[in-house]
Amino acid sequence: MDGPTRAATRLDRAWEALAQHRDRVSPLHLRDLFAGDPDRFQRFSLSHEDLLFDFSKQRVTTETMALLHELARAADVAGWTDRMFSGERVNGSEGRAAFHVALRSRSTAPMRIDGRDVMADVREVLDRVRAFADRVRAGEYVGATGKPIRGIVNIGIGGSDRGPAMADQALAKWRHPGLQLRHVSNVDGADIGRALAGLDPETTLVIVASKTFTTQETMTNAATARAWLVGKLGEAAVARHFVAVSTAREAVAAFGIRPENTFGFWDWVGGRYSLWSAIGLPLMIGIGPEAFDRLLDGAHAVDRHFRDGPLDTNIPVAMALVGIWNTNFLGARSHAILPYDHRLRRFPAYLQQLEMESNGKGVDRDGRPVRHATAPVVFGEPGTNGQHALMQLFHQGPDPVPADFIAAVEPDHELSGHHEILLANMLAQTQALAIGQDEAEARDAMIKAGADRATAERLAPHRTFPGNRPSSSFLFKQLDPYTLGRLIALYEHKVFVQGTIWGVNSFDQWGVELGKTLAKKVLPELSLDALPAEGQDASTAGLIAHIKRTRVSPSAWIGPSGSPAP
Ligand code: G6Q
Repeated sequence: MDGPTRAATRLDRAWEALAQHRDRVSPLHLRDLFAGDPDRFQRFSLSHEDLLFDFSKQRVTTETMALLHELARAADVAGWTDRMFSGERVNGSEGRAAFHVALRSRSTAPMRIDGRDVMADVREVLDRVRAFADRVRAGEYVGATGKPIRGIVNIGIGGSDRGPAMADQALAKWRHPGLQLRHVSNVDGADIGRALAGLDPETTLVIVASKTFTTQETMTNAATARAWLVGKLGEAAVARHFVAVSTAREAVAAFGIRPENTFGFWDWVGGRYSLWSAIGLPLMIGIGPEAFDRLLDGAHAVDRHFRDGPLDTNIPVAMALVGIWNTNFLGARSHAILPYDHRLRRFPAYLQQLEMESNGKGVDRDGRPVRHATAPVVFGEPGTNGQHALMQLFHQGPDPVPADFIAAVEPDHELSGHHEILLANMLAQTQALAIGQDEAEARDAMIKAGADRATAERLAPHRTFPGNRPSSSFLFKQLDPYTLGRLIALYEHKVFVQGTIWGVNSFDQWGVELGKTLAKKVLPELSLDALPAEGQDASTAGLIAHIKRTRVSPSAWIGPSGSPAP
């Protein structure tokens, strides 16, 4: 038997063993698992310094974890991890490395791609970004009329926006008090309109963050911001008020941005893994180079934990495996991210891209259809807001929604009473999901509270909580740049491990391309002068025609046939 066949067979056997195991253990209820094992919390929780990952409320046993570890070994997670950390072109469909770990490497060891150490380039750009951020923060970088910069508008989308926007909110406490930071991503004019409103072009710096410098939304917003600035300060001001973060130097120069205001990165930095690169510029201006360094430190600490730690104490591996268990064996098709921390309110959206763009794939690395479900739908809300909206379904809907709860033990504000309530709610939610409340308990509770027996009987089914719903909890001392770096890196590696087990390329995103191409065809067809759309399906042609008709009769309601409504 050759190597690949042997590996495939071992992988098949590992999947099969887990499927058989699932049939044996799925009747087990978390309530009984906790009752039968006083050490369950110790057995199924891991830590990295002050960060605790508790997965004891996942529906796993010791045997489940052993079988999942065998699955990870059979999928050669360790080998793929080595390949990623060695700068191999693990992004096969684009022929690129995925070397974001080099961006936050704090070690003196070389990080090579094709035998060439990239660390000198990484440090050179990081030093330039640092120096630039320092000058802006100190008021030394001045605009065309000599005034210091006070407003920063970051224009980017997807990976060139989500990281800085999320981290800027999360680390607002570190933000320079004299600077306003705004993030624009949507091509909807309302977004750039909001971002520029109230800013003075004389004191505004616009960062155009685009790896390719061709992205329609970003370039449209950048052109609008440019016109806004030129309208007041003239063409010559562009060079002082615009900076770019991009790999496309020529396109940047053509826009009028100077080489000294251009910060590069490399094709081996994927958009959604780019916060650590010059894409972090707006964040670094906001929180300062020292805090940004701590973010990198945190990510690097997790890189070491992930790369060097044994499989069974490895947090990203455990996160990935319980996710695989839920998705592929317990039938969950979604995954909720619930930060009990208002500062992390954009974290679910950040992870949505990280997980769904990385692993929402239908073919494996070799282009063959995948044989298992891949990334679940990721969504979330900060606690406690989510409790008053989504969590009804989590507790009583027929399908399980595994959830990650995330919280800092200590708040960064003085309102400690609020924080106790916040934490109590988080723990209570995880408990209600896992343990639930059976019908007899629901009935007894109502009778104890004064209800008559008939009412209690009638309402008991509505007030029953099946429980046995999986969740994990993350607790850390404080949310600071170091811990945010750790959290992001934990999820990055989780996604990588899952992608490896599913056999997909976690670093491409071909699924975003078709819509972009079709939008280019639709755009001219929306013009009133355009002939009726040809070659469009009936729905799209109908929608185009409807938009055009509505435009010529803005105040009248138009019937679907095109005639005015009676
Ligand atoms: C992320 C994706 C994608 C990308 C945006 C922006 O991994 O590649 O979200 O970041 O499409 O692309 P540009 O930076 O090239 O504008």
